[in-house]
Amino acid sequence: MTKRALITGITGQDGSYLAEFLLDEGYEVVGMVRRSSTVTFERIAHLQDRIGTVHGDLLDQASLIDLLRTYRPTEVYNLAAQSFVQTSFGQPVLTGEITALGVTRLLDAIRIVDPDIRFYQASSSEMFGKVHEVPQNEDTPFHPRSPYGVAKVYGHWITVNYRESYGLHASSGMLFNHESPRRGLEFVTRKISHGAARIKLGLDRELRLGNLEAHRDWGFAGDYVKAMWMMLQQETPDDYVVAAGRTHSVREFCNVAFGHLGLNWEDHVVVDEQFFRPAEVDLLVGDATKARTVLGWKDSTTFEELVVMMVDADMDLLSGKLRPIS
Ligand code: NAP
Ligand code: F7E
Repeated sequence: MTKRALITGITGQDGSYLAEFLLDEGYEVVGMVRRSSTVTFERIAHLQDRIGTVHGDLLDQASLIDLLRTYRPTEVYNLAAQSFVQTSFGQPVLTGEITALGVTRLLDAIRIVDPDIRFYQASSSEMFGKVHEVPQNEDTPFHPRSPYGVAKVYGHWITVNYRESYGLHASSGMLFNHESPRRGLEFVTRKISHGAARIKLGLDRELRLGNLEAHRDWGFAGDYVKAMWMMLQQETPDDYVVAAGRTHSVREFCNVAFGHLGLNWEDHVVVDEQFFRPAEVDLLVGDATKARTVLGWKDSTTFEELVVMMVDADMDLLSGKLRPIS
């Protein structure tokens, strides 16, 4: 039987890595993209002759039903979301429509068109928020700290609900922060790697950041998308934490990134109140024992390797040594 995967959010960081991985596994890959006035295919440009794209939007139920009927995927990976926490404070309703209700629209489309489709929901460590225990695992209570985190809790529970109500093979991956050279420029890791490279090349003098004390469990996105696929290969759907199991502060990230370029981060980083959040998630560190033992998932990248990979890629990008995405 042809293995055909539909990826929502294929133009995003994870979508591009997952598409590469599934193509290597022999899948036909179709990506759902939304209409925009400019092309947003930068991350998948190198895959364009190997994947299909179809227009649709998590805000538009009919488009989801239509594309499932047309493409008949065997697996659906729901990676689309308004995924930036800071934006969710300014646009809480839009975030809820896409990141929360969008999951129901897609699950219901699956229930109507083909309940045998296997479904992956991109849940988040932001659901743990103001953490009730350290480290966080599948049983840790949720306490989200942003409209984004709240929307993800809804997305998680509606996934569990469709599994329990309709018997769908629906799994939720509670992924901790994962980064790469393809990370959006607004997220702190890429902001630092790009900012440090600009300073090294004389394009900027300072980098303005918010809370340097926040701690995150950062891993490499290329490793994390494999866990998504592994969840859908299990006989039984379930929920898994996926994390590196180590935590570092934003300050430490700056130290390694600037240090790699022979710079002292304290000479360049300026703390700016505009990047602080109304409520912060202070400390995240995940316990991925279940994913490691049940799925056999493992990661391959240390914190230092991740930072250096991102800084080197931004140096190449900014100095004109454009490399094809790999
Ligand atoms: P990302 O780079 O921000 O990509 C988000 C994707 O969603 C983009 O392709 C975007 O399309 C699409 N999208 C946004 N609104 C949409 C809508 N209304 N209809 C259809 N598509 C829409 O995010 P990411 O880092 O790859 O993360 C992938 C998923 O994992 C997201 O759900 C995120 O919340 C979740 N997650 C991420 C992390 C992490 O550390 N990266 C951790 C846990 C969970 P455009 O290109 O058109 O904007
Ligand atoms: O912030 C602090 C900020 O925006 C990380 C998304 O993929 O991961 C991501 O959410 C930390 C926060 O990611 C700046 O306050 C300091 O404590 O890179 P971020 P995030 O909020 O952790 C989770 C798992 C997801 O699910 C999300 O989709 O860094 N911070 N100064 C800053 N953050 C930003 N963006 N910009 C700063 O200047």
